[in-house]
Amino acid sequence: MTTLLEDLQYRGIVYQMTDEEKISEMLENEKISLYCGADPTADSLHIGHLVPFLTLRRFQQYGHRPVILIGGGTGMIGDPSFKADERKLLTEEEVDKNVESIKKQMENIFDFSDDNAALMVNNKDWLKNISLISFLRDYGKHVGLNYMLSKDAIQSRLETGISYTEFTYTILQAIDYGHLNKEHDVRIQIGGSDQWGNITSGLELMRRMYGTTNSEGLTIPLITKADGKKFGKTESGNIWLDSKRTSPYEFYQFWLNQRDEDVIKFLKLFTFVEREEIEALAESVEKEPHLRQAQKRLADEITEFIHGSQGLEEAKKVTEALFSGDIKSLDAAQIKDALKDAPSAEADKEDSSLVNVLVNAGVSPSRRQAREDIQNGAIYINGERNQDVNYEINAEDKIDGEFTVVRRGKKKYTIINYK
Ligand code: 545
Repeated sequence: MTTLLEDLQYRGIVYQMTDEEKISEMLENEKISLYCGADPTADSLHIGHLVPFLTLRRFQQYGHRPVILIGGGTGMIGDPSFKADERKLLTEEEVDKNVESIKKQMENIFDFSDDNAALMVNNKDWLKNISLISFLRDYGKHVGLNYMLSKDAIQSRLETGISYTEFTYTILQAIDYGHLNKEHDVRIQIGGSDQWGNITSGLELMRRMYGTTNSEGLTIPLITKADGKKFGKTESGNIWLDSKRTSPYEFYQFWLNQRDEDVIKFLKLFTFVEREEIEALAESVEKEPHLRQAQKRLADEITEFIHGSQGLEEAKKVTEALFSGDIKSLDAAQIKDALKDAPSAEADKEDSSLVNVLVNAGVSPSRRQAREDIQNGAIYINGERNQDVNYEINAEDKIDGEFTVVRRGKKKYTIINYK
């Protein structure tokens, strides 16, 4: 049997460990509690935040207990780790609102009913009760200034500037680890590699304050892509977990479009597909890349995990309709979603002749060509071929009275809008 740590290492999930031997021993001989935190800086996670939380789930599958910390307190301050600029403070209302949204997303990711049920906590619950005097006497006294100044995560900020507020952040996260260790016997904190400084600050504080030596830290590497571009972004921005921000279709497409060079790495990091199958998919990428089996498996797995089987079905339905051209089977919202990146044009109110619409929208370069396109059967209105050169677009062609989808050839979609 593969051990958890072996599985994590196979998947490329482990970047740094405070003590590999101790961690390995702990994970094999005990059922432990471990935690990872998220500050409510936005009302949704995006895929750049996901791997540490998926990793917590992997621990849970091996019988350990995940503790998810929502930073309702630390979110009021702002983590400066590897951030180029001082953060804008959010209001308490904004933070509280974000806490609720992030909580809901975490509830979908974790199992809260098992024997080793996940636990969700909010650090505002204990941080808000620490008085200024207690903070300075009970905690601050154990933290050396040189130690804090030596952290990589804030080094660059010492040049560009950092407020006392953000400088203090790491002590709050350190207090959290100590609190969770005492209250819930949490023994490992995990996070992205940007969190190494905060995680080790916690261990240092616990050692000095309570003499704790049974706790460790583990970080996960930054996700990189073969082409050197930033992972997790498209032209339209971040890929969010919130379906109102990134539709299941767009989410699905993002994964489906990953390159052969990256897809196996992402299967390892983002899915629970087992090693044997991943190896088979790697072979498929080598031998029959045109089948895109690995990309399909990746997109299926993670879309279903985040958006459920209904979300996956929806994403596949839209993908299929767009591929076959049968957009009649979609509703207006699905069409808009599917053709978000397609070119669009405003309709000319005075002139609804199909030939002119094609020219005005830039679908065909000239009236002559437009006529030819229509006659050749290359033009489709809302998915249906139209070969009538005298055709006038009418009310029935306006989906929800708002737009018409024109297609030329197999794939070239244009949206005609009516305002
Ligand atoms: C606060 C108190 C703790 C422990 C941890 C924290 C949060 C931590 C932090 N983490 C990042 C984060 O991003 C915003 C997410 C939601 C909108 O800032 N100080 O909160 C990211 N984290 C996941 C990974 C990370 C990290 O949530 O650790 O590395 C991204 O992969 O940047 O007691």
